[in-house]
Amino acid sequence: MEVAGPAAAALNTLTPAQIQFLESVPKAELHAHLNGSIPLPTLQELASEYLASSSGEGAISNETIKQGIDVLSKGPKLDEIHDFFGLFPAIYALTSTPAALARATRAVLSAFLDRQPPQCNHLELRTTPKHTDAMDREGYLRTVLAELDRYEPDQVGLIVSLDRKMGEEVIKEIVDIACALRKEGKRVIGLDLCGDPMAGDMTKLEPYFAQVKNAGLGLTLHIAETVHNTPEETLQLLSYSPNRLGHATFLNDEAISIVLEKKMCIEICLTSNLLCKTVSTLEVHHIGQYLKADHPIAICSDDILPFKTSLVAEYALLLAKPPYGLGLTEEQVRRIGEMSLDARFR
Ligand code: 6MZ
Repeated sequence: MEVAGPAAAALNTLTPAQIQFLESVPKAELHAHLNGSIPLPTLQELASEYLASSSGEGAISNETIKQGIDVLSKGPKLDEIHDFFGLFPAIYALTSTPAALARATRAVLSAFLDRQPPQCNHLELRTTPKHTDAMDREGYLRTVLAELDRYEPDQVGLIVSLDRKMGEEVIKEIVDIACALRKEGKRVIGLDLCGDPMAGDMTKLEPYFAQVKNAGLGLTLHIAETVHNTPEETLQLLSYSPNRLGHATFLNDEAISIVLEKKMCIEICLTSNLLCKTVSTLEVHHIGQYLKADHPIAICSDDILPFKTSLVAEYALLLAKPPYGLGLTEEQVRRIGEMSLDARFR
């Protein structure tokens, strides 16, 4: 995977021995969105095959797809986080059949796990099940799970994502499917809440989250990702007792004290936050307060496709000296890797 932007700048300051150290640190990737993690060459192949066979009369025009792939190839310029979500319709058009979804999933798993050394020792991949002309939501999840089955059970698990825009009926359908697949012995290990941080009503989710926890799944919620998320919403989401939190960038003092007391692991995505401009510099990133408190965190890549990063490159942002990185010691970096492994869902 081509690495550009802040993570590439950090990597460039490191010696080969330091990079080797980062590659060898035991670590888990706990926050990677499938459709945001497709290696660019795979997406380009899917696009050219799609465009060669499509009449252009689908819901997304061929022109929109071409433009979308062009933007992703060059590296999108994001003025704010909402620009980010506009990248996905073109990607979704390309992963809307079981065959294309399987190929995309296989390429994502390979990018994280197949190289020597692998990007991580353990991967929790997450995805939002979609209902397309060619598959229903259960079919979507079974297609992804079949690809996970090619790896050892302790190497990879699936987190099922709910999108904040979903209505209650779809949420119920997905939660029922996730629990049933788990009961069947499939590698469904958790539930996530993601999507446009300003969309949806977060007040009616309690019974669904209780259901997944009873089924033995872990719960991770994207929370307070933008400055516009209200403290009321954040406290509501915390009241569902998630095990882990995605981003958690704008927590007030009350929320922070709950998070610290309940030891909820924070999934930290440094490049994502910098490029979406929810955090202005590494120096002021909220990772600082958790490092000081020795609170559980996991360094994660979020979406390596648009953000042009990799998990090892995200770790480079820890080790590189300021202003390229946080200037942590190898000892501290090793400890952070351990924390990510400790926060895995089982
Ligand atoms: C919130 C995000 C996200 O599920 O189709 N997603 N949601 N914040 C983020 N931070 C930048 N990055 C990705 O993967 C893509 C979907 O994941 C969510 C969005 O809903 C996006 O459409 P899947 O595999």
